[in-house]
Amino acid sequence: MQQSTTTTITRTQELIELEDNYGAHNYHPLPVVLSKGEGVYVWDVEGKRYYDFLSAYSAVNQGHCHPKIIGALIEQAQKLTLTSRAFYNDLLGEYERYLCNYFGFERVLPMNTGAEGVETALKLCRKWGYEVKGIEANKAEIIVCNENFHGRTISIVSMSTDADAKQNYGPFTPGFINIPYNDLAALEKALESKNVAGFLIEPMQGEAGVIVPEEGFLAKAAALCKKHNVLFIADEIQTGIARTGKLLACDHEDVKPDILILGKALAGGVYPVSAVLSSHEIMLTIKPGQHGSTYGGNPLACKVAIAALEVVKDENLTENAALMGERLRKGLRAIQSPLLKAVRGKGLLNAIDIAPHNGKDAWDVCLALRDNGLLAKPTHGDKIRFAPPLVITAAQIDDCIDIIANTLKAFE
Ligand code: IF1
Repeated sequence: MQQSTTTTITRTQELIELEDNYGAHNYHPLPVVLSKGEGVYVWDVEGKRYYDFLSAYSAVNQGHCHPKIIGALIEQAQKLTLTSRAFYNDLLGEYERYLCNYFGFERVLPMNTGAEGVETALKLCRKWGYEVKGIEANKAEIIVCNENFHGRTISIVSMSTDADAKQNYGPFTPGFINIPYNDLAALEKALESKNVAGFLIEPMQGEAGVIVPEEGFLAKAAALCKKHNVLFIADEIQTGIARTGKLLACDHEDVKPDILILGKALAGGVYPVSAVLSSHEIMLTIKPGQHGSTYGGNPLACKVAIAALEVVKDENLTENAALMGERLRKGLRAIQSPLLKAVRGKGLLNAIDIAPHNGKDAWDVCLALRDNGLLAKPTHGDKIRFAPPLVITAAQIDDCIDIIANTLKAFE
């Protein structure tokens, strides 16, 4: 690259340009280039430190580069990483037992990404629908919610109501019934079809802007599913593993899903690990050769995931998420600003709504937060998600509330 002597191009600009020139343009990142992380902090290439209030969309619940998880990664990487499922490995069984006991399920099917976990759950649900419930061939239906986010595959975007997520990706996979989120009457009506095999739901909607359902909704929805012999499938890829102040978001209402999907924080942001958990009856409908993945259940993933789950218990991250979440929302609600329209969330999965002010919107607020040392990303235009790693301390939360308050104040 030619560089004139009068203009200095920063390392940040250089790296952003590189992605711009060689990468697909499927993202619009906040202009900050990160090169290091530790706990609740990340550092950019210029050496500036930030609080990470996104946690890689709740994958880094245990904090960046947690020494115990990284230690497990390094140790196992030097021993054995991948064998495929053509052979047994010495960690998969141990990991499966650990996961089943940890979450209270009978069986697990290991995958890698969240989208793969969701695809697996859809397949499992349909198979159960035909082979156990007795739905007529190719007639199975799965109820899903408007404004859902479950990933990016063709079948998953087929359930989406987000125009951007689906435009020109058709033809779409049939067999989904969309109902409004948090609407028991609509669910009850949709359950009348005898071809319904499952109801797939995020216990709190993430991408939609951290939408918390009405208290009692999940429990009533699960009871309705049971009544109609329909599987209640919880996508806890974002809400799961301590994020909302309970181990699972379904625990807020003592709901035990028939199928549970986990991802993201299952490996603390260190490695892509997802899992589908269920009962003997449901899981064993899938027979050898009927589903799988080259990397699913590999020894490196197993070792890292066990370490990541141990950290959640050892460091009481569930309790900390509940306490720090309360503290954060209380602090945010005390801020007097014409830009701050609403504060909501559970545990450390929170969002604020921004009212545009003097032509400035949520994007501008995020740029200013960045300048003040806190990274967050707008979603759906006027919403900003606040989801720091769960290892955050009270002093750090208070510091972040000050940053947010001062940033909003500067817009008045
Ligand atoms: C992107 C949002 C979060 C998820 C739930 C499945 C998946 C996700 C509930 C798929 C993934 C991510 C993916 C990320 C943006 C993001 C996101 F803004 F879109 F909503 F987290 F808040 N179920 N969520 O939230 O998991 O295949 O990605 O591992 O850029 O697409 P994946």
